[in-house]
Amino acid sequence: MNRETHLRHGAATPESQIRDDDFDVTYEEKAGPKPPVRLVWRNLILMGLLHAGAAYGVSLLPSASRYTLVWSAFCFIVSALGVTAGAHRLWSHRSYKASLPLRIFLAIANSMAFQNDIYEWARDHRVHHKFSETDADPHNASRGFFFAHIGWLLVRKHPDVIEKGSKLDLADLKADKVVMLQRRFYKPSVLLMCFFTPMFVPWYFWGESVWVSYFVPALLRYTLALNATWLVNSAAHIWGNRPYDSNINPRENKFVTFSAIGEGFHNYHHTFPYDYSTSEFGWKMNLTTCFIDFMHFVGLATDCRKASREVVMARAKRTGDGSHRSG
Ligand code: ST9
Ligand code: ZN
Ligand code: ZN
Repeated sequence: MNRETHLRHGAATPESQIRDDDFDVTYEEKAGPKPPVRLVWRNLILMGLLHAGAAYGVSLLPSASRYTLVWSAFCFIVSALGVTAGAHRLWSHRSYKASLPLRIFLAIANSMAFQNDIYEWARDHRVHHKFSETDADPHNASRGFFFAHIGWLLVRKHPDVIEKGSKLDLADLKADKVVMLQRRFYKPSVLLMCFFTPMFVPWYFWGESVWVSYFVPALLRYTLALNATWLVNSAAHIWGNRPYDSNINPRENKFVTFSAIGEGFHNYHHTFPYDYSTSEFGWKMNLTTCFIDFMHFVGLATDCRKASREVVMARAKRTGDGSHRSG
């Protein structure tokens, strides 16, 4: 695949060009019957309880103070950035470089999102790009909306996910001390960042009840951020236009773009996975790109890689579905 890019804010270095997020056309699913689906009851029960708790959190919204609502939105955005700017654009795709303070912030924000540690998230995500919509894709959308959304977290993985995933080059993740430290202290960091801090702040600083503080900024915010993320795997692999490559399933989906702070330009993203902005439209509906650009402005992010306009236009013309608009 053509990796012709230009760097928006710096010079390219070969080691930053990971290739394990490119689609592998040589992989073929094994013939014969599929392995049986094995439910993981623990996850089923925990996810059921989490969503019941979140629904109860919705019923508490009218009794929450305005400060608590603003705090919940703030926690949503911080945890979302830990996934979008952190686990996704930085660590899975190496689409830009981040200084140590920024990586520390993103790792802490990532623990607030509680979506598996960065190492595991990036490994599963690289295998998703490389083997999209096949047995080796952890959230294979050809198994339907429910499987791609949440079902994949409720069953044992297809053996091909593990087989193919174990062949990926993850040396860059292993060499990143921040990633490995977050992995080592993942459980306590999640307890602190995903549950304790969101709950403690409203109770301590403006006297919100512990009950509301637990169910709204902690449980409800966490559940909404999870579902916003999962929509990228489900809705954005099923509904929307394919302006850049009509041969693949990922789509441009405005609702997902909005709820996942800029991650719904998914046809673009699977076509140009190295682009730090995951879109050709800059800040438009893309809070994550605003954040990375600001980090670049203050000197904490460098080497933001961008697909050149010529490459994007040529690709849209060659493989797009004809819906490409350049504005
Ligand atoms: C969550 C993750 O929600 C969400 C990720 C979403 C990704 C979205 C991407 C979209 C683009 C970006 C958009 C961002 C938008 C953000 C917007 C924010 C508003 N390769 O896993 P096990 C090995 S998490 C190589 O137990 P099972 C593994 O190392 C939610 N190896 O598999 C282990 O080896 P060893 C909270 C692999 O038993 C062994 O296999 N968390 C790979 O099949 C067994 O691993 C949960 O709900 C691989 N790819 O269980 C828990 N995978 O034994 C989720 C595995 O040697 N997880 N291995 O250590 C689980 O409980 C389990 O993983 C399971 C599968 C039940 C799902
Ligand atoms: Zn990606
Ligand atoms: Zn995808």
